[in-house]
Amino acid sequence: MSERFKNLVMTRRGMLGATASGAVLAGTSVASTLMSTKAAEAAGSKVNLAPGELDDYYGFWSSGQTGELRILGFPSMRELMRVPVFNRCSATGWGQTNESLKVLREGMMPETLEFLEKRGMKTYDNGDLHHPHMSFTDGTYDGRYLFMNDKANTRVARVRCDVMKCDKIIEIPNAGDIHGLRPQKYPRTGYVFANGEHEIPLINDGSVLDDPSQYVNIFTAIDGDTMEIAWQVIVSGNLDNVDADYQGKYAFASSYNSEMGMNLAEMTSGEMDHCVVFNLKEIEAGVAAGDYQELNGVKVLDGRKGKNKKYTRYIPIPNSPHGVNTCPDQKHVMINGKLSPTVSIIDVTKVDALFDADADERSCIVGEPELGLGPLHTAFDNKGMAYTTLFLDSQVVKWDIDKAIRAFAGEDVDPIVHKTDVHYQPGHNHSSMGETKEADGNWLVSLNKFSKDRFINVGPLKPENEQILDISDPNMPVVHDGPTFAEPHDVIIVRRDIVNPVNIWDRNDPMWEDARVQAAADGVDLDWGHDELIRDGNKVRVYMSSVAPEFSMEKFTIKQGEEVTIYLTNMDDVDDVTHGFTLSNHGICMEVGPQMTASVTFTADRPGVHWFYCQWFCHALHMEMRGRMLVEPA
Ligand code: RUQ
Ligand code: CUA
Repeated sequence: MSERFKNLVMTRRGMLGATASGAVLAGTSVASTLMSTKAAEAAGSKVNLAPGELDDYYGFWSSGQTGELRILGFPSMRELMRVPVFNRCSATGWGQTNESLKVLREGMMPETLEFLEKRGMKTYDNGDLHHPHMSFTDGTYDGRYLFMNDKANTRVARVRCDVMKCDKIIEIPNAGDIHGLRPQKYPRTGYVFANGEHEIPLINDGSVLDDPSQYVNIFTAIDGDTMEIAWQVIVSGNLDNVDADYQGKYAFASSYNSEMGMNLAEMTSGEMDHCVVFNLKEIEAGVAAGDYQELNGVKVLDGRKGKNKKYTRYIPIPNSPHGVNTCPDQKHVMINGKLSPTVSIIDVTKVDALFDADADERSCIVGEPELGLGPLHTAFDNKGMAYTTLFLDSQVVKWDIDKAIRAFAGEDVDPIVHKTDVHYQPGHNHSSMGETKEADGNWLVSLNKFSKDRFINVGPLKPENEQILDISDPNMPVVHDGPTFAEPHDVIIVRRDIVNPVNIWDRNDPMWEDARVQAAADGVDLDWGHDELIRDGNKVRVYMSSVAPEFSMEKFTIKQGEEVTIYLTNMDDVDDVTHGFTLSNHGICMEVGPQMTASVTFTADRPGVHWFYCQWFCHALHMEMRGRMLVEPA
């Protein structure tokens, strides 16, 4: 690095440090502020990886209304991959290939498919992906799957971590719009818990409309291995976020509208809302005993307030709680107050007693520190500290869990350790490995809803700002600004040794099972180079293989009006040699990774010459990787 450039870098870092320290000045001494500037520079260099250096963590980012999952290297925040899930993808053909349409359609309810087909759609085009979470074994991530919700269209999806592709999407019947989602931590996942956020009539067929007294909310447990729904529980009040314990006994869900109000005034009228505790063993026993009704093929139990005190209990929590976060100490669950400046600490060892006949439901609350305005979500380190986002204050507050519990018991101690300004209005935050028992206390990321003036202006629609705080430093300085597009809500930060994706597809992968079966029926061996065109009535199946930089067919001929399926197999088994198939002026495109088969079906209704080409730069002769589809007029 030249001296001049080095100076420039130092100046820039110095300025950033000075800005951060100005913000901290109000709360701490000048001495610690100066330390913080130095520390910020040191930490800043930890997040600024040199070319060729690899990150220590995977960040799995949601993308909100964009509908995809994103993979970022962490802490560098370099975006590594976008995994289409609920959205359509122009690059990979997700939502268009037969393989992706199978994933998008096979878990939908028949009436939803019928509804979509009437609108000329094969699948929803949008999704609202808030919460990506990895499968657990024994209280920590196991690298098998990622699970995520779609708030927009009431779905839950799974992404395989070996190939980083979505392999299952299911619609959740009976529930209204899935929001909170977390996997069971112990003994393994196991269940994936999914919260219905918006209350609707139990049978939502139009027979009940504007009569909210008949609306319910639904809590769903999905079997993470099969992606089938294990059971559902009807609850009182709506459901917001959820987390599980480390004992495999309970799940905890917050409710911001225990009033079941239909407008803002009604929804926020009560002083107290609640956290619903789900007793997994009792619910399983209820299912075994047949204590359920079957609705849309799902076993639905009644856990409404006062109905059955074995399945659920309702812990009163101050006004409109939001985030639910289980602490790596494996003992405490934090319910974040949102409209209340508090976080309520539940001691899970006191939860068994709640299910005794006349227990006081607040008896499991062992702390309720007042932290600041708008606490939304809490993350953890490995030293007994909690980090809560304060939406209204635009701060992250670090607090001592033990001191908060002692203060609640009457001792004169202040649990608040430090506050750092973030820019601006944080929602979720997440610490490295912080939702597992292996929290490491290295990093915190704060997902800020507004970036305002932090970046050069791109017009009225601005990026969010996801800042990294170095929590190994007592002053937890902000060391990185990370702009992102709409609208990551949540993220998990996973140690890189846990995630081990493959480089090349297995030829036997279940993803293209249908293509394998059809090819076998047509006498085509997909595992060797092939070029076959099979006519079957009005249907034509074109089997092509590719080795860089050639397709096995330079042309094929179709009659106008025939239904064509292109099966393309990438025979290259070289790392990073992905091909593609784009058919011009047909709106058709698909990705074909090394050793992968993909297919797409369309009606050839445009007579003439149409070029197809490989859209993934694969070879010096990539431009030459093309061919013609000749369509004879009818
Ligand atoms: S919730 S910003 Cu969608 Cu995760 Cu709290
Ligand atoms: Cu194959 Cu470009």
